[in-house]
Amino acid sequence: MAGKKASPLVGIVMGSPSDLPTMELATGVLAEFGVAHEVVVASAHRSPERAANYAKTARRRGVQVIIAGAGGGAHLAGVLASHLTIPVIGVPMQTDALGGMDSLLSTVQMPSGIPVATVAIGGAGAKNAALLAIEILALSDEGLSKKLTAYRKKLAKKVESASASLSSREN
Ligand code: RP5
Repeated sequence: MAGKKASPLVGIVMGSPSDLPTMELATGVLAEFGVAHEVVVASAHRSPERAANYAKTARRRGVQVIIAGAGGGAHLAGVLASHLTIPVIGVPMQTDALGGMDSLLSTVQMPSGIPVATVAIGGAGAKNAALLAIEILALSDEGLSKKLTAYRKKLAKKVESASASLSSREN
């Protein structure tokens, strides 16, 4: 018999399937840390009711942090945040038209009272959104906190080995 699926702690929402290649960088990090998550497409403009309904029901499903990726006139993170009081992290998509500045500004410039934690444009932002979500969850999860410490150590080690291999080339 298949085991019961863990309820999602992180909800990943994107405005379009075209955002998936970027948002998969976030799901990859969550999977690496063993954090249960769900992935949904809901557009603030093309399917506003679906987006609102997702936000209104997320907490009931156990979701504690939402990561919302959208591009262009990127209002998804803000719209979700307006229906919720759990942390919402916005990932501005890189765009052909304006390089993602459009997504960044429309995600980050929230009116006071409804916060969206906005990360960098594109892939780096998607990865950091997942890490930020994990940091939030780790405040009450010692195991996750240890994994974050190990992850940081691994990053620092990579820098050290890169530096060591450069200096061995110089000698
Ligand atoms: C936004 O419009 C989506 O988040 C996407 O980044 C952008 C373009 O969507 P498509 O036209 O590729 O579906 O709502």
